Amino acid sequence: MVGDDSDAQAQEDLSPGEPEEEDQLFTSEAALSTDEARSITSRRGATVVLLLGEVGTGKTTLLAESWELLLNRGVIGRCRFAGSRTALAFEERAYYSRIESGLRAPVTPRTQEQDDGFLHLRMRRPAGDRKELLLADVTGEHFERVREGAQLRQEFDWIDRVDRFLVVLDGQCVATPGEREVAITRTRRLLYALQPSGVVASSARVALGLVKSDALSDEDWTDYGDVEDNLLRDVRSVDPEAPAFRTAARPQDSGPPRGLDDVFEWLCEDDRSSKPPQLQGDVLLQRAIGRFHQ
Ligand SMILES: Nc1nc2c(ncn2[C@@H]2O[C@H](COP(=O)(O)OP(=O)(O)OP(=O)(O)O)[C@@H](O)[C@H]2O)c(=O)[nH]1
Ligand SMILES: [Mg+2]
Repeated sequence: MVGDDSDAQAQEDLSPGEPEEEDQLFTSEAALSTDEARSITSRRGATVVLLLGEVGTGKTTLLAESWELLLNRGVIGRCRFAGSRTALAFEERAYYSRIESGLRAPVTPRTQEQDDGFLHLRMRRPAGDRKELLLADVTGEHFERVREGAQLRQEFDWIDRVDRFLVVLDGQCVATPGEREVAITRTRRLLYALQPSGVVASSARVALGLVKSDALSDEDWTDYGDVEDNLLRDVRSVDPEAPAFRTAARPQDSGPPRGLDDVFEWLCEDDRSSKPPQLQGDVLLQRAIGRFHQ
């Protein structure tokens, strides 16, 4: 959870379990810039989410299909939809996958760097309290540069504020001979990029996500168990409680999205409980104050 210390009162006002007045949040804004996202987090605190995966791995589709599910069902897993400040930005991303778009196959427009931004969801947890999610939708080009040696901090000056890191592995590649090892290596490189101390806050959570899991054959699934175990070892060196997800946000058989319930449960969970400090006192203090101030 991130937010200004000055907003501690606003946080306390959101006591879990108490029914809250529902805000009208459909403001049809475009994706939020970092400054706009910061203003949401400073008012209420919000959980900042980053999906890490190279170009075409399916990051935006996962967000767009979650939006569709929330509009159609009002719920994903046990988390209820309670509004969004970025309805238009979600709509733009979901539009191309709708039948009305007149396209033969659903497509997600490639995210361009100038379109990088945050998508906002207000969720209501089973206990009745709210969870504000700020989901970064960024082009996979950032992660190509990270593979080539750039630091995550160079690509995202807000990386310290991320509360959920979902590192994705492209199932379509896992199922394609000749692409599988490359995809696994790329995912591993992203995990290594998370390892330098300070990128992942001690309260943040990390997870591994196999996406496009509909592409895997029975034989691929048999092999995938070991792949997942090995990658999870790396993920858990950063977050010992890290889970592994398997999703198909847009299965090729046009069936409903699969695996998003677990992802949303994880996104809406509390942060990791504070652990014994891994950094020395003044560095920790600076970060506690510096989160979302810059
Ligand atoms: N089979 C299958 N294809 C998928 C799934 N999710 C996404 N895709 C396809 O994967 C392609 C790339 O998806 P995007 O969501 O644009 O990928 P991205 O990671 O946002 O890519 P950049 O924005 O360019 O970094 C699209 O053509 C999608 O239709 C899935 O669950 N199953
Ligand atoms: Mg994208």
